[in-house]
Amino acid sequence: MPAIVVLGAQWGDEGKGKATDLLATTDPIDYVVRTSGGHNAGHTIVVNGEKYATHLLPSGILTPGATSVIANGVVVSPEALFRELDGLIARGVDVANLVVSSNAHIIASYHATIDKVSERFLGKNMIGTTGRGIGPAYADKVNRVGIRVADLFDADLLRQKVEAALDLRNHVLTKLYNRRAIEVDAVVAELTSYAERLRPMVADTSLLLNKALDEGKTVLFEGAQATMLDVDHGTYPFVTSSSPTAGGVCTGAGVGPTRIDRVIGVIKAYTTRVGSGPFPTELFDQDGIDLQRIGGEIGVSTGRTRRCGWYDAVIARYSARVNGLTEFFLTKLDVLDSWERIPVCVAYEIDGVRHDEMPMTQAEFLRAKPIYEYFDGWKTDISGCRTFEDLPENAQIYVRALEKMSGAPFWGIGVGPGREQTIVPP
Ligand code: 2SA
Ligand code: GDP
Ligand code: MG
Repeated sequence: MPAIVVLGAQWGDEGKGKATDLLATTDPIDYVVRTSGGHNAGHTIVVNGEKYATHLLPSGILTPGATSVIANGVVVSPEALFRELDGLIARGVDVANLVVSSNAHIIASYHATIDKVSERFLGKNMIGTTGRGIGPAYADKVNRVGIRVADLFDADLLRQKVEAALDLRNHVLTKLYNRRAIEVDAVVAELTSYAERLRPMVADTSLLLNKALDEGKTVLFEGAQATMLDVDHGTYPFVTSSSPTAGGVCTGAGVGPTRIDRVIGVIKAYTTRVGSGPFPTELFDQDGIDLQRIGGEIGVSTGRTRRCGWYDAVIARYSARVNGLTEFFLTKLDVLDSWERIPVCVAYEIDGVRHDEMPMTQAEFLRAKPIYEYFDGWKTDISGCRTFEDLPENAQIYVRALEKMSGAPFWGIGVGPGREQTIVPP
């Protein structure tokens, strides 16, 4: 299977890092590619009991022999990139096989400043961004005043581009937010200081990946954020500023949809969300507190506590649909080990009407009340299970029921954070 997409089916933090790592260690993977987002992502991978967190880097950086690619759809903070690389180098990880697209857009420090200032400006309507400058960098890109990686190597062009980018930004900063203007010289100096270290990593990654696929190499596209955070398909405006869905993978890598063989949606056995926005199955009681504690639901990048709720099959079906999922990877089933009874949202009630599919508008979604079906818990530690038959009967019933209502077959099941704590077909 040469081209595999792994993406988040809920609001992120489903365990995409673990799923990618698992695929990369069970089958030889030649390339692991990030196609959207930036260092707002946080993937945790546990290898031989050692915990690693990747942010901007694809988690394939931990797979010996694989080439890691940051493709054109990603927004790159060189400062964050170098920090992350240095952290891994200090732990003895070989990071030589990293390629960065010449067309990827740059996050400069002023993008993070604007991200934070505009969140403050929104007050109680804030998005709850990671404050990393992701939105402002994508806004510059779409506004056609973005700075691309290739621009760092042409001093005249770089200055012209920075001037154009800051023209509008400074107008907003000084007139609307009552802040000091950002200086062109300072931004040019900052960006120029990254050029030398970045240069050897830069390539035409679309050409590289298409050639690799022509040669029958295996390419794994690793998602960041998730379907419900997609700027088109997510809970707009409470979304990130890129397209973490399957379509975004093609645009973000310069690879056509006809080349993709598998699209795996990673989904937790319950649901979490970081930041603001609607979340129909969110729990505000002891169950929510317990899911948060047992699941260790704390953001990898910003340390924020994740909001927790039950599994939402409407979201699963929606994800299967908008991504054309060929399969799901169900994670964190073990987190539910201690529950007596487990609710699953099978549909919504909106203004007295049952909705089996995602409602058409966000206004309706905001009013969606979950309709639950209840399953008996298994009250057993399943972290040592390695085959489906090892699972207690009630866990098998729960998983089969989820699979039936989620719109795509389950390829694997996670029963713990470790690489080996997984049930996959033989
Ligand atoms: P942004 O910063 O513009 O992308 O924020 C916009 C929304 O997207 C959400 N978002 C995330 N949600 C979950 N996990 C994310 N990454 C980190 C992780 C989270 C962390 O994987 O652990 O460490 O806090 C992530 N990145 C963006 C964000 O909460 C906003 O709702
Ligand atoms: P990502 O952003 O989708 O890669 O996910 P994160 O790394 O932000 O969050 C997922 C967390 O769940 C990490 O701490 C993983 O180590 C952990 N994890 C992944 N799969 C499992 C699982 O099956 N069981 C348990 N208990 N933890 C898991
Ligand atoms: Mg994460």
